[in-house]
Amino acid sequence: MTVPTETIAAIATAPGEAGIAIVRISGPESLAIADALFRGHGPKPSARGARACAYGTLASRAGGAERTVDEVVVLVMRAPHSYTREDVVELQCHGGALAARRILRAVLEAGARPAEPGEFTRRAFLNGRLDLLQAEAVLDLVRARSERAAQAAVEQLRGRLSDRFNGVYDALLGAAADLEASLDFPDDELPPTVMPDILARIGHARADLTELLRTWDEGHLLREGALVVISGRPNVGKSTLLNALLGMNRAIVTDVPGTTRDTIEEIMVLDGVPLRLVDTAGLRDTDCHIEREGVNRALKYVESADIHVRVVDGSLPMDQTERSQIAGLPAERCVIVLNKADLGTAVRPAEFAGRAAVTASLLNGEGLAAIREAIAARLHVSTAAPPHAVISERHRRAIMEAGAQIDEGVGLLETGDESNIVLAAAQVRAALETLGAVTGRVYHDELLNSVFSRFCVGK
Ligand SMILES: Nc1nc2c(ncn2[C@@H]2O[C@H](COP(=O)(O)OP(=O)(O)OP(=O)(O)O)[C@@H](O)[C@H]2O)c(=O)[nH]1
Ligand SMILES: [Mg+2]
Repeated sequence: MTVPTETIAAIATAPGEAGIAIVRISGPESLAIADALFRGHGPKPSARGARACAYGTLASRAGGAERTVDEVVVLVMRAPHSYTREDVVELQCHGGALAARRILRAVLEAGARPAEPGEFTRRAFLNGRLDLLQAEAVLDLVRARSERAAQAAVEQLRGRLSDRFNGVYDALLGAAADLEASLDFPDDELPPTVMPDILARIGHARADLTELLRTWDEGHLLREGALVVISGRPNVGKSTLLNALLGMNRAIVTDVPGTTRDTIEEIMVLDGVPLRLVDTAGLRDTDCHIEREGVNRALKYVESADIHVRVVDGSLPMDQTERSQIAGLPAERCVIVLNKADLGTAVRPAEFAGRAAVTASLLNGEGLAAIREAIAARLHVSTAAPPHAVISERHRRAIMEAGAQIDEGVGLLETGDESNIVLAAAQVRAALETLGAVTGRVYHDELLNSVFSRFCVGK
């Protein structure tokens, strides 16, 4: 694959009102474009040093007469000391809706083409500055919604996850090479220690992969956020709980059962873990088709919840239907809130053996801290330990596939039949191919497209 040589440009900052905005240019023509557009004292941008910075204005000659587009600060970063390892010019201009767009237009008229989503990072990858795991970490960092998620992304960006994958890859590569070399020995002359040694090394690599799989739970929580669904009968205080957890009056609270009809989803952070907190319509049979749709939506969310928060009016005796509904929720991922304790306590936490049950009076904010703690405890993230590099869904699938290929290979070797060695080696090679696609040692356009299309333009 040839490394692209077109010069690309994009606005690198978010749209909207802001102090400054940045237009980024990368590629062989970057400096020539900067020279053509920049007006300032002293040498042209291309005649300045490796990491130069200059103040001036940016001119456009579109439509004939030259006019000033904006004041700018030009940053010059010469290959290979730049994000993409190409010549990069960044133009800092005033923020706001238009300044950066006008500058980008002038840059495109001067010969650059608009960058595609993630194209700068894609070039950083193709030019060997980042591996694919690190490139993905850039996106995780941009998207991080909590301190802990950001820290995990930084660990990955610094290569922690790459090191672990590379360790497994190298071990398997050595084993595959030795397997293939063993084929050169004449029958019966293979030293007896060779095969057990190879099997042991493959076994270690396999165990490392299993270990990595365990980081998926936390990775999933940090990247996507844990889906925490508040459910229960009408009027028990679900919306009151949502508002209390968010610390704002997000949902309408009234004493009319059936107040909440649609699902209400908000993001919040609990102990460094992002949560998608969802308030739902009260669960009951109803003739109103609008409310029925709300109940259906509620049930859909309940199905896919990571954590269930089931709110109950604890001042009234609980009927059998509600008891059996609660019994149907997974104990280790469920928090029961016995609300309205100010009106009486007909239901007690002790009745829910093996489950987290909290008595609360949410009207007064009582029990809120205990509810937070109970939710956090069920996220299974040790917030005391710093986040380690955690795998994503793409990595998980590759590990499962590589694991199956390795198991297949090991199974063949364990038959002790020498005619199976070739097949076993092929399986280990296949596993290498699968793992290589995780770090990007092995890649194809489709893989890169699927990774980088998730990025924003300008990154
Ligand atoms: N006494 C008392 N009333 C409460 C408490 N928590 C909530 N309420 C009241 O109960 C009523 C229903 O509260 P909501 O939060 O709207 O209940 P909900 O479960 O969202 O109800 P639906 O949306 O209709 O399903 C409101 O009048 C609240 O003020 C509490 O701890 N004690
Ligand atoms: Mg409600």
